[in-house]
Amino acid sequence: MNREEYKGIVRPFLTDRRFHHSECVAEEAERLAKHYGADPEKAWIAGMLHDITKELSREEQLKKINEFGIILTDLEKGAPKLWHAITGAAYVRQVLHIDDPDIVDPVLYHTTARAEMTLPEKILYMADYVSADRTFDGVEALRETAHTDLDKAVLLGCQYTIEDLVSQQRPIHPNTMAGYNWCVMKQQISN
Ligand code: DGI
Ligand code: FE
Ligand code: FE
Repeated sequence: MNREEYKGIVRPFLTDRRFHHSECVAEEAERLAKHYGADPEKAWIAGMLHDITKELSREEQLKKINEFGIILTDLEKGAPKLWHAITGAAYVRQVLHIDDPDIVDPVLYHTTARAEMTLPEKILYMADYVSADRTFDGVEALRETAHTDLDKAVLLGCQYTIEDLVSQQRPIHPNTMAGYNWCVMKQQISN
């Protein structure tokens, strides 16, 4: 499939704003992949697809979860924001028949991160954090860090996500915790 075909698949799922976000993430992922020696085409594809199911309603998400044979943990049941990464990865694999772990796994872990992240997973996680459409305080510094020290940027991403979740007393997914701990321990070893 070429890029226009991927865009054509994603476009009907998303509002203009979210589609624009996906284009920005795809472009940022491609840039990071070129910089860090990952496959730029796969990084772009993962970026374009990563939020494909993000705007499905709660009911449509639950229907997909059923159809795809996904079993949610209790924590996941209570955190609907996490569903789109899980249903998105299942859609990529089961409907688009893309089995490449360099595309499926970054989509699956783009919201939570996890321990032992691969280079393509780190790239999509950071591309989603610092894509051109993001405007939060400090985004420019984090974008810079993503291009100079990817591991440090992923750690900061995990840290900000957890701080934000704690401040709202929302549950922290085990993969989010594991991603943070893994980044911290790697940093300790390298210092
Ligand atoms: O889909 P995007 O908006 O582009 O970004 P995303 O896929 O990173 O989703 C961000 C949302 O996911 C944000 O509202 C926080 C939420 N989130 C991330 N990790 C966790 C989480 N929510 C819970 N409850 N637990 C987590 O560990
Ligand atoms: Fe997302
Ligand atoms: Fe996103």
